[in-house]
Amino acid sequence: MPAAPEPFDLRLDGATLLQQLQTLATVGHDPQQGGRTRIALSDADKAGRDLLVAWMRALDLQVHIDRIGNIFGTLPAAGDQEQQQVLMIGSHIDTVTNAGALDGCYGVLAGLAVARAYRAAGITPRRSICIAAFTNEEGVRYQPDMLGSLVYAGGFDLDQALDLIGTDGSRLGDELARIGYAGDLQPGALVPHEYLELHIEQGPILEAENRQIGVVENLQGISWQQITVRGSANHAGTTPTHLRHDAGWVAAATTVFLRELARDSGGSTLATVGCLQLQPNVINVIPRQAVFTVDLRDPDEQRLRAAEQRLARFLDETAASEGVSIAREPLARFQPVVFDPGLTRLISDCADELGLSQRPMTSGAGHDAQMLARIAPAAMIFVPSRGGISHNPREHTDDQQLLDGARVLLAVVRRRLEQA
Ligand code: HGY
Ligand code: MN
Ligand code: MN
Repeated sequence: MPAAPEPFDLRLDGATLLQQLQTLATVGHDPQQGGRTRIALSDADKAGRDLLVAWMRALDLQVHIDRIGNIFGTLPAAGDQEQQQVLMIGSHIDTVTNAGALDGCYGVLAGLAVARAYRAAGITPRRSICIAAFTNEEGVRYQPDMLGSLVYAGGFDLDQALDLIGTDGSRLGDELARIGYAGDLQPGALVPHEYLELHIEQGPILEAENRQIGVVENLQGISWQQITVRGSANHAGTTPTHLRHDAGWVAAATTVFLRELARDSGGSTLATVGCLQLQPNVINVIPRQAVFTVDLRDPDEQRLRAAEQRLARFLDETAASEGVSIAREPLARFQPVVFDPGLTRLISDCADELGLSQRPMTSGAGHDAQMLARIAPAAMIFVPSRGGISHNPREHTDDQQLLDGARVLLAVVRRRLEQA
């Protein structure tokens, strides 16, 4: 029976956590549009990465970069044997366009706050604590999203990932080298003993129910595809409707169909057409081409598959009736994930002990945790998002709520490291 751990005091340095969130939020800030944009492997992403690495070094963490650009800062355990059972805390610091300040960054910087608490207490943890920032979680320029953690978990071939061509025509591996983050560590070389991710909810539930902590038990499945419709350009004023092969109309009809599909599901399936380009994109020309994306999500794999099949049938029927050709390119496909019940119970216990209200949740957004769950016990902690808003400069969580979440993370880490 290991000796009872010495009681020691671990204090969260909330001021530094909040300060670092605000400082990182200035990187890539756009005064016109508001928000900040740090698209993966851009110069702004590099600036954010450089800042994070500097903060890791300031905590005297061992910094490693792997070959897909994932960043790891490790607070080593005492003794060698425990170094292998690494407790990992992670998320991402790349953003969507005109993003809020907290998505991803909160989880990475709260991880630094945990390491800072151990450093400040002069305590060497019984097992190493590793803080990870994964590459290209958002998937804006390179698909699929959650790419860095997916490669790390062995779900996507490294060389294939490095050869990915972005929406701007750039090669991922070239951009990684250009910003100086093509590391030498083999992705997945360090397998975590468990993985924790603290994240804003990015949805309306915690605020609506006035709960402080979300104990994330599962995460919905995600299906991304790009659809290219090829019709015929023609004169908007002389071409009768029944003679048209209108790619723009097909894109619009598909968008309407997807809203009805989501509504028919009773709210479990979500469907989004986020990107749409028409060619030639001229007011008096019937579009000859439409390229658009479809993002389908559902917590249940069967329902998600059924939604994909219904969409495929609709597109086949519409191609025949409108006399157009339709090509579908899969961009990402992740099954729903259930997180580790032992970890979720511990999160719930710690929230209770801290006197924080809580509720079990499903994550609507994708997260790196869903990839880490392939190789280690994983779980997530949510804090409320004001108005449920995210992927938007208006993304906001109160300082106290941010600190409550970080205190739960610190308590869970401490309890986990005290367990055998
Ligand atoms: O798409 C997502 O859910 C995540 O933000 N990448
Ligand atoms: Mn995120
Ligand atoms: Mn996001």
